[in-house]
Amino acid sequence: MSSNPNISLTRYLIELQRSNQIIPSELRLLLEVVARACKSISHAVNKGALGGVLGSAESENVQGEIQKKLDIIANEVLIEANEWGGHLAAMASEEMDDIYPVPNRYPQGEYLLLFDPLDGSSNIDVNVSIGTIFSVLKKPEGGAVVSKEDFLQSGAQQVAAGYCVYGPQTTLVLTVGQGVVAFTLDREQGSFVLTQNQFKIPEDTQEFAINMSNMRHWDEPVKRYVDECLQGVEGPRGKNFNMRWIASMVADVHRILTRGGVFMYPWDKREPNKAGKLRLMYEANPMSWIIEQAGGASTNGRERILDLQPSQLHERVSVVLGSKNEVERITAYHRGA
Ligand code: P6P
Repeated sequence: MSSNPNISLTRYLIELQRSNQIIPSELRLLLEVVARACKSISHAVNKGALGGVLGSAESENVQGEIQKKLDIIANEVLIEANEWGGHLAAMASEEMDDIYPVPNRYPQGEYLLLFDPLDGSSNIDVNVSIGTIFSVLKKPEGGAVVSKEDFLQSGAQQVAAGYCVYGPQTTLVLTVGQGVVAFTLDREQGSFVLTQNQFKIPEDTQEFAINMSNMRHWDEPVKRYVDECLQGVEGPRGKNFNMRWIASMVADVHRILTRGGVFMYPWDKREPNKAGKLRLMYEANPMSWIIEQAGGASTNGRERILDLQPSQLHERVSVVLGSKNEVERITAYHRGA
């Protein structure tokens, strides 16, 4: 872990822009605004009961899930931070049914921002890590008025993706297609400082993450994979496995990015008409790009997630991501190998 207190997020993005024109200034500004919003969300999360932000908001989101007060606070922070800057055409959020076009009183930009403002919110009230996940797309050319269809692009079209995990540290993880970098919030300076400038996920692992309580509902390929892991060194894998499940995708993915592992939230028989629990556009796509940029892999059990063509803004997807060789094995089992 390389920490360089002299490299702030701002300096990193300016030097990246200067070095290879990878990120236009509008995208750099967008990423800085998102980072500032994450700083505000982190502040609210850290206050917890002292800020009166815990507990339910007594409302439901588009997914039919009960919203926590912090879900709504985080969503409002991201909307208010990003709507006036002139770099966005519209936003989409797990917490909002329809897209949020930038109000006419502000200049329109060329980017689309999608986010899960506070992922893992079932963990908020029990003080377990949660996070913000975001994805940036370019608004398609033409078309005077931005529409929901403009968002329906495959994950391979993302121009930036990241998450901020609100845990023992507040850490912003980012990719713009040049590998993956991490910045830790220095609360004394009030700025994100570069603390990891390259991640490489080990291709093999002995650690898997899945909600085991759903075992009886899994499809056979998932049952086979997990059963082989549980057989340990005496079984076909010839090694013992450990299991983790934080029930906060941001935290599970950050662990895998840091030390390897495989994360699964597969389709199961509880709701057979749903492809999975996690959302494609603002959870699976950004996390999949980050994992691939760090040398890992991410499929829906059969196909590369970043290649999937979305048909709905809030569509769900089955997710298998992490150490490359494990993802390939699980995918091969699904394909009937
Ligand atoms: P379960 C959080 O609600 C979330 O969307 C992901 O962050 C997490 O991986 C998953 O759901 C946990 O789901 O069914 O284990 O509570």
